[in-house]
Amino acid sequence: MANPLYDNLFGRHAGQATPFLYLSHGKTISHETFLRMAARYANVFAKMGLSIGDRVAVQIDKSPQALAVYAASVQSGLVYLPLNTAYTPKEVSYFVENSGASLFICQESKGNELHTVALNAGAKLETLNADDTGTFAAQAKIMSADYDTVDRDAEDLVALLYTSGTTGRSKGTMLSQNNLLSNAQTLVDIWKFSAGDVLLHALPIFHTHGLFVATNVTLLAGGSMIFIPKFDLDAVIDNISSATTMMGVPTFYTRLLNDSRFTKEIAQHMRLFVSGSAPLLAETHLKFEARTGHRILERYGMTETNMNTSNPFEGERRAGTVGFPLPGVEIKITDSKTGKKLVDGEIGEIEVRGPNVFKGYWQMPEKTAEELRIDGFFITGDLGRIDTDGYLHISGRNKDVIISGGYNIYPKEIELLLDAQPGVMESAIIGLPHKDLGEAVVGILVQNNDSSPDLVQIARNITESLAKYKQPRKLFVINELPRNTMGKVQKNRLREDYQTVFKNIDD
Ligand code: MLC
Ligand code: AMP
Repeated sequence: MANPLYDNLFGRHAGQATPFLYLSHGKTISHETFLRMAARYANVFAKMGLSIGDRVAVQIDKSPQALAVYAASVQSGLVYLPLNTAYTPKEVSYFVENSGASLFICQESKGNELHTVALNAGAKLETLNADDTGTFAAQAKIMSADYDTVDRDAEDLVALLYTSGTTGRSKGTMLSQNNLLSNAQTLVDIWKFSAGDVLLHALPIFHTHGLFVATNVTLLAGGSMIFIPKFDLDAVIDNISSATTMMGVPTFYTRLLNDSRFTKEIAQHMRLFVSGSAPLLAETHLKFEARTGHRILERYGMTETNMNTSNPFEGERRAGTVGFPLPGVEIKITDSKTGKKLVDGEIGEIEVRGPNVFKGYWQMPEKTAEELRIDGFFITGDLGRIDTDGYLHISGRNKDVIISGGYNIYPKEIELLLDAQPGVMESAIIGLPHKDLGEAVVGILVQNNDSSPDLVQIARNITESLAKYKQPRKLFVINELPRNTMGKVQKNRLREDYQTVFKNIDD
């Protein structure tokens, strides 16, 4: 028996002093040091009595420690559940409770406010900081750096990543060993990753993009990462000439283009820039090429499916498209109402099938059945068409979601909160074009007959319940929401009416 994901990503580097993470101030963590840290963490899990399949929820800053918790979970057969560090305790409590996590690891600075969250969910709370302090780190220090990797099957669960739903309730996406491993193997192959690659890593590591695409691919190829705590323009520009590859959301590339220090010379050593998680404007693609000589490689993925399509490494990287299905992945375009396959060129629902497609939503069999067909095709909620050369174009979404700076924001969750505010009869949340973030959140409110809403107070009231990135940047009050004959709010009309609200990059 074996543990395919652990063996391929981590175990293969055992005893190797090769560099894995380049940190600030010239500090480097080798593969060996990293694996020893992970094994100590795995021994802490064992000492706590965690057993195969238990969930470990983690809300800590981006750090080698955070990655080592991921590695230790895989090595111990636990299910890793990373959480956005921007989530408020209210948001976090849902994930910890819904997943039935046995252990919740947070930053020491948030220990007090998250104590009740863990208590209510029946999870044990430990703390772990980026400087390797905290209650979890303290226990790890006295543990052995040897650990017998737990045997696992390719179909066993390794991660639970929550994605919000159109009804406002988040769903836990169950990802198996093979979902992650097969996708990483494909990407290493088609993007030609090797041990010589140095990936400039500025993404968060609580989402598919930064955790699985960037990190798994680098680990599998035996490469290294310049590991920056977050996308900081100065740090990216300082480090880019030492890297060979970078992965980012479109905002990374527009921010780089807006900085005159980002020149052809400093990007000369790079062999690949990858973009995803949100649409990359054709204009950005072209400007980037004009500035650097590099054509950004755009790919398309989702939490539920990892990566689905990619523009070619060799061959034409076509601006405004997300390329071709990955080897082993099938894409079909269907009629949203009938589910019937459409002919190439027609716009319809994008459906995906392959080893990358998740196992279902955690304890939500009805939701799973709605989106994952019995024949294995997953209904993505994205709309697209396949052109005559086989490139997939994403032309819109069949789901009410806003993508801001690569983060998905579900209007329903915010509308439910706004509707409950004093003076508000109903509300509509829309995403409007934003030069930096792609889309930014705006709330349209209809006031109650007898009282008017206090917008400042409302903005204050929702801060406790919503991560900053989900909070509307602007609120407007109107007399009534436009509706169609079926009574459905016409958000497209609202988007038209307010389309120029964000004029500047820093609005
Ligand atoms: C931060 N803020 C955001 C935001 N990120 N608001 C809206 N949308 C966002 N994405 C808030 C901050 O709280 C701050 O509030 C203010 O906006 C400005 O902050 P900033 O310093 O300019 O933002 P920054 O920290 O630089 O973050 C922007 C960003 C970041 C784009 C670098 O959001 C980011 O790293 N995004 C990547 C998301 C990602 O990895 N997605 C992958 C999902 S996986 P204030 O008021 O406090 O100043 C997936 C599948 C796939 O989609 O295909 O990959
Ligand atoms: P998430 O739920 O965070 O995994 O986000 C997945 C969604 O991001 C997809 O369903 C798409 O709507 C969007 N997405 C990912 N990559 C791209 C891309 N290259 N172009 C357009 N949209 C994308």
